[in-house]
Amino acid sequence: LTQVENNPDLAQEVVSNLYKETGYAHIIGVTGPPGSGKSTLVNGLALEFRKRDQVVAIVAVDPSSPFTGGALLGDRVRMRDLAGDPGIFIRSMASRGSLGGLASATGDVVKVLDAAGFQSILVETVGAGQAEVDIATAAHTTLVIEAPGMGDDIQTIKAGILEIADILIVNKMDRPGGDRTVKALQMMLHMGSSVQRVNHHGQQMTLDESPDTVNHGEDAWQIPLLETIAAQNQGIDEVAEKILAHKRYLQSNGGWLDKEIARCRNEIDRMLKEQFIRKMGKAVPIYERESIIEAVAKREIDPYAAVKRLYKEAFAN
Ligand SMILES: Nc1nc2c(ncn2[C@@H]2O[C@H](COP(=O)(O)OP(=O)(O)OP(=O)(O)O)[C@@H](O)[C@H]2O)c(=O)[nH]1
Ligand SMILES: [Mg+2]
Repeated sequence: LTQVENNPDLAQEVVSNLYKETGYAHIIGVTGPPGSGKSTLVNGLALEFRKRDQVVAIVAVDPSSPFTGGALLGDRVRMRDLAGDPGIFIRSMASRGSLGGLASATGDVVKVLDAAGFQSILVETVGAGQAEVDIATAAHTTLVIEAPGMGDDIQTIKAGILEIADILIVNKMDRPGGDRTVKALQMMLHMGSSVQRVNHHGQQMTLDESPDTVNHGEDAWQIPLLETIAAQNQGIDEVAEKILAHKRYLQSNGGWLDKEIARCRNEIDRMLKEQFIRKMGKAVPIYERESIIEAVAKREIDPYAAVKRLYKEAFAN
């Protein structure tokens, strides 16, 4: 895993060799604002899956409070619940350790774990822009964790979470304001339900008809809103059950393949960009690239002309 993470060329070789053995794991993305309780919830979920006799892997991407070496005593205590269980594997990944891009490195690490036979792979990412969208596309089931006091009204709850969430969770329900956060999210879900999401060969499309004219169909997934107190292990069982229900839902209606197609499309697009940039980086010396960039800044050439030149040079040999 360390080599896959740090060496893009080796990662390519490894993934090519084991790709046929992948595709069995249920990949579960867990995202949300910093400190909302993602790691705590993921710990609890891992234990729930263990109770159901699964082998579980946890991948924490760029954690601000890493799984290992957490400063808080509570975190250490929870870690001890997992440590020593050979059915749970935990991996923390920091962005500095991945030359080929964090998203690619994460995808490759997940593939190795999938091939190794882990049935559930929980991937924690802090909710921030593109990383969030990447992980949602990389996962079969995406959990968005909110907590009270991080924006109790609808405007401050991050726009777009309904696009990526399969399951919404309000954690820290022991804190004041929990009910208000739940209400705000319920309202958001209600408004969102008038815009139906449909999957067409893995492409997310929306139908903008009013709810009355749209046949929602009994097989449309309703995003559940669950309440938890992860630190007291309350409500985790229900979250685990919903995750398994979502997996059964995907497997019963072709949604699993749709998710795979969407993931592969996103992954291949991203890899094409990364590979081109790496190839260009090898072909064009950095000082030359910088002088081209400077020329664009000084309006000596336009950005299209710059890209055309770099493209040509990258593929010159
Ligand atoms: N009161 C309360 N505290 C909680 C709950 N769940 C987690 N915490 C605490 O909140 C703090 C942050 O929890 P984490 O699980 O590290 O949150 P996170 O979202 O993984 O944080 P980052 O990875 O840093 O973004 C820790 O001190 C937890 O013990 C909860 O349900 N109630
Ligand atoms: Mg965390």
